[in-house]
Amino acid sequence: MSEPQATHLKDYLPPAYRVTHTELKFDLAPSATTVTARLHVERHPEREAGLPLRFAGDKLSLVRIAVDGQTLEADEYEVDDEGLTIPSVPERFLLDTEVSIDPAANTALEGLYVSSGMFCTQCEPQGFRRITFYPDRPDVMATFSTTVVGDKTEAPVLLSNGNPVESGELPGGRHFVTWEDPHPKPSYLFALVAGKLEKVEDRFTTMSGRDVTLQIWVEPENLDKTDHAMASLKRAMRWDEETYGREYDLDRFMIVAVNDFNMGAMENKGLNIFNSAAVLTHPQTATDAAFQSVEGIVAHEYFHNWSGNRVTCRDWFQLSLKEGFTVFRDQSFSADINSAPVKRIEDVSFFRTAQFAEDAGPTAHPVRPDHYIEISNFYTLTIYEKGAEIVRMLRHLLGWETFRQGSDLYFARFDGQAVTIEDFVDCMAEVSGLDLSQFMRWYSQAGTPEIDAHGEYDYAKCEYHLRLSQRTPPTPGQAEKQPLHIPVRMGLVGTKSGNDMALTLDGESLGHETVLHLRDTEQTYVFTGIDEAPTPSLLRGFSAPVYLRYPYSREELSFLLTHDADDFNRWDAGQRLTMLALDDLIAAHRNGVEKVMDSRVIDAYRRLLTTETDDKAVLAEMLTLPSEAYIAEQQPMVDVDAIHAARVFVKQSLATALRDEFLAMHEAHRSDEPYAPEPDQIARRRVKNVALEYLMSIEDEEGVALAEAQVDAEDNMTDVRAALTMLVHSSRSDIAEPALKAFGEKWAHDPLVMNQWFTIQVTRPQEDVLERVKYLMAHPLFSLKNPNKVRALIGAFAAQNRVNFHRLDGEGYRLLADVVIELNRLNPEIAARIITPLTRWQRFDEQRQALMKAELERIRAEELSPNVFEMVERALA
Ligand code: 0A1
Ligand code: ZN
Repeated sequence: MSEPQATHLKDYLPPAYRVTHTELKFDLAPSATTVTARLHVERHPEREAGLPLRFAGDKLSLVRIAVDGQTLEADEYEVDDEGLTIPSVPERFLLDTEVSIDPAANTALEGLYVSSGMFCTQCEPQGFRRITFYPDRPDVMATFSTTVVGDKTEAPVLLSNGNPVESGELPGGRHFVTWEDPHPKPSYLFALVAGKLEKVEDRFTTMSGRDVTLQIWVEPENLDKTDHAMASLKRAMRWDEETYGREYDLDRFMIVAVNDFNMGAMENKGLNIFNSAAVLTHPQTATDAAFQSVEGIVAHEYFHNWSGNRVTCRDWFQLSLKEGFTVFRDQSFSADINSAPVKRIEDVSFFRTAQFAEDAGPTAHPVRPDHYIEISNFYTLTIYEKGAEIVRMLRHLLGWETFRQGSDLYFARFDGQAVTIEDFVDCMAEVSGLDLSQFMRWYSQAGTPEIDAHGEYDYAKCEYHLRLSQRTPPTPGQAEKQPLHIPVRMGLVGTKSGNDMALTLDGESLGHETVLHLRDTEQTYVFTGIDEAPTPSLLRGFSAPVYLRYPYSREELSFLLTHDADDFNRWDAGQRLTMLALDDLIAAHRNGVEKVMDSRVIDAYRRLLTTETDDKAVLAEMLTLPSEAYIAEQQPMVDVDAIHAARVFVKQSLATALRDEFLAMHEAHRSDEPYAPEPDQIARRRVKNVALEYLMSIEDEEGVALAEAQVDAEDNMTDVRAALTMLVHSSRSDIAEPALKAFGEKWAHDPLVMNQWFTIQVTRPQEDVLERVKYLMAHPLFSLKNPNKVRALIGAFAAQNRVNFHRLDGEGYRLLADVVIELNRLNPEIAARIITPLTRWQRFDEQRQALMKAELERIRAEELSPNVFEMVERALA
């Protein structure tokens, strides 16, 4: 294999030839599907005449090729590993090709493949080239007409994008359906599904009164698991009309659930394909978290119909144009229909754990990268989540009304086009009059900016001086960084009153809260008329994706925890307070000194547990300790054992000191109501299960009895899973093992539940877990070919079981490397994702670094896919 080459943003050129209309015919058979294509091709008006034609193609056997009806001679074209070249073509012509492909052998799950006996496709970003020869790039947009031919018994249902226009019987027990999609689209939005599927149907009337048929297609045994997705879809459709003025544009909208899928779901025009884990729910089989995630993903894919499909990306460097905006939209939707502060807390905790880690590691890249080897490696937290944070900053800088005008302008101006991030930001600049040129650096600069804040109160002058300085650490390939335009939402909390004080800056009165525009490396803000020493509440709602350092004392944090007007910052104050205690305990553990619990943390928790509050969802978040992964992100060098020990110590100390309070909290939040995935109920269950987790951390007898009873909860996977996890992770194997066995037997027929069964076991902190991981990998229900199972077992072990993955004998690393090597052949995309924990070696002690690097070297010695090659090269660079 020759070394894979990088593609660079600066080399962008429009294609020499484009396709305006695409006619496809699929003659489906698992091992030999024939794809016949008639492409209406023309020279791109911006490119010179006479250029050779080059279309992408991967793993296609060409049977026939003709230009304007004339079959080409062997010397008139050339096919290589990556595509088709025709040296000379007319300005405008019809290209006919017939190729044969092998969907059954497609374990990469890109292009057309077979999943549980069903044909399905995944074309983003570059899967369409595994279906036919094509200019497989997002700036080529064509209308599609697709005929699907299949066996009547094996594939009674034949779906593609758009509207069905014709269907009929064919000889030999076959039939066909022809679909037409009137909206020009890039090839990555093409979809086809065929198999033994059944549907649940509903209707939606759009704001202009058009009637849309909504269908969710699933395997027959899953028909009872579609209600929540359907309800979520209808809410999302209404929300997008009301919030963004966006209406659906076809007569039908279809969702299909498939079992083998590399990601969560895909926004193909009119025919969204979902990983079954991202669409199927039932109270008995799915947790509250799963219900909420389905709601968010259904909305995300639906919102892409405008932010992504109607207006798409010019090239893959612009991926965040559609993903950042769409994540921002789905986050806002979920915030609107659930608890807004909790949604923000959840998103930010995840962001500060996982995206910060990415930004600080060897695979750090800008939200708009300037080069890549394998674009599939760039479906990252940086492109998605940091991209969404950038859009959120724009929304804050402009205010909602103006931001909405910018969004309207963007959709109106670029409808039907493939555009760039500049096009989007320019619309925002145009409607607001703001100069966003410095702001654009957020897209080109990688790394997490750090803000250092210092406050000083001048009694004599009644002034508060706030000094903010910013710095972005170097990242691979970017040694020097420029200052960014950072919105810092803030307030000053009066120490006596506990209320936000009136803010006056440079003689201008700003109300009780303001957004500072930090643009320079260092800026000082002088607030006047401040008649008592305030406690600053900074970066409210996480108004920018940065690290904020301010030397808060524990007293100040306890104060903010009760008084900050911003829910998010109240929660954050609690997290910071706990982090200070954890830092001391981590140091104590490392130095072999006795651990002593900070009584201020216990007092803060006591207050939380005994003060009445309406917002149970926020309470549950406040009671939740930072995760080991989050704590690790805050440490200069990660000591996995010390972090684990310190966190367990805090949990047990709180449980011991506040045992009765936790028990009372648990009791107060039990309920006999039938299960519903409603925000109030979800919050109640969260509080109850968080309380039980504390009790179980000390294996309190009453706690154990409660968990044992809860494992049998009817119609409620949230409670069952929480209790089973606590038991399996405890030392009470006498109760855990029978419960685990009963659960496994009860749910052996349901892959999504069995994936949870795998995860519960491999995240056990006990030392013997590695044997369990190996044993489960040999379980008949496990398969490396199914990405969900890989994530549930290997992914969960490596990411969530930190003490055992990082074992000092290197066995955890070896196991992961073995899996990467095998997946490299089967499914390169998944291999390149699952390797991530190994790429973070710089963060650990020397001994672990050496072990992790040795495994990366061992992987590098293999014959690698471009996906894994790129990850390993970056990790070892
Ligand atoms: N556009 C989808 C994500 C997606 C990307 C690649 C896929 O297969 C390789 C599948 C889905 C989304 O944002 O939901
Ligand atoms: Zn998306």
